[in-house]
Amino acid sequence: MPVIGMDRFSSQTAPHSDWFLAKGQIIGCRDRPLIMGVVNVTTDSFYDGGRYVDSKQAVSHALDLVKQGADILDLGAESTRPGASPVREQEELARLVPVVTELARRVTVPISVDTTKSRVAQCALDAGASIINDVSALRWDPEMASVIARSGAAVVLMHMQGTPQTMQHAPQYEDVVAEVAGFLDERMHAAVEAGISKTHIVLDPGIGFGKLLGHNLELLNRLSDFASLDRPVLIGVSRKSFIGRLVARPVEQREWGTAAAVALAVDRGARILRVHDVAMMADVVKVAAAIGSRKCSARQEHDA
Ligand code: HH2
Repeated sequence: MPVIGMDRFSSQTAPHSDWFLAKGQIIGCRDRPLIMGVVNVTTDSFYDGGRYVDSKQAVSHALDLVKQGADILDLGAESTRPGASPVREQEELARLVPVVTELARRVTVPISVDTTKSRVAQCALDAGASIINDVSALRWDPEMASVIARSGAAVVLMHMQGTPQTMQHAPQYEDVVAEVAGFLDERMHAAVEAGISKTHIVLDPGIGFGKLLGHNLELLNRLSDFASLDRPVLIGVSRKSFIGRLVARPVEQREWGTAAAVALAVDRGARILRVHDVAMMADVVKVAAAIGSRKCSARQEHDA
């Protein structure tokens, strides 16, 4: 079975949060957390909307991200920023399928597609994608789970309170970490019921999706609590507005704030980092992961 991201891999012994399967490929995230490079084939994404809406530009940007060190590409054709307008299925397909088809010929890294529509997922999987990143966690399209189950693709299940149209109106939680973890556990069970094996599931607390600043900070601070779910955790903090709130900077100037959030997310157990600035964040992840693993081996030396 093809393996990426791990040198000496044994799925028999590795903890279940260290790897997942996507169309028969083992994707390991133990030795170093993985970088998922974002390619928005959209007109209105909050950071890069309009830059890569042409399929040639999108392909060339994706190839560039792979050169910069992306371990996974995540292609999206519908913005999920607060208040974004929905994109019709035909338009989403027209934007995504040519890009997925071309990239599947030209890259060896897994291709993920950020969509909530089962027909878009099916066509993207047929064109060569192997991961579906569903920000609705299989709730908005009743066919989504069976499309993914049949294909053997991996799925990212993300938490969101509300919808992109309503999510930032008045998000409320008693205990944000417990509620988000409970939601992800419930969605994971629903996915398994629908025929998706647990080994194909990645979980994401959904930073910025129906959360106030304090909720995002609490989730990141207590990210290690999600280890009990026993699946790899994906985190998307890249240039998001909570960083803008903290550093009082526009979206173009949030890379340093992003770097801090990525480093701490790695330290608290994130295994996949979804980012726009691949070269920069690949360095951040390498250094944070090396310090983290040193911490473990120092502890082992002490215990021995
Ligand atoms: N964030 C965005 C989009 N998709 N998927 C997952 N799993 N996790 C995230 O945090 C996440 C996501 C928002 O970022 P971006 O794609 O750059 O913006 P937009 O939705 O405006 O296109």
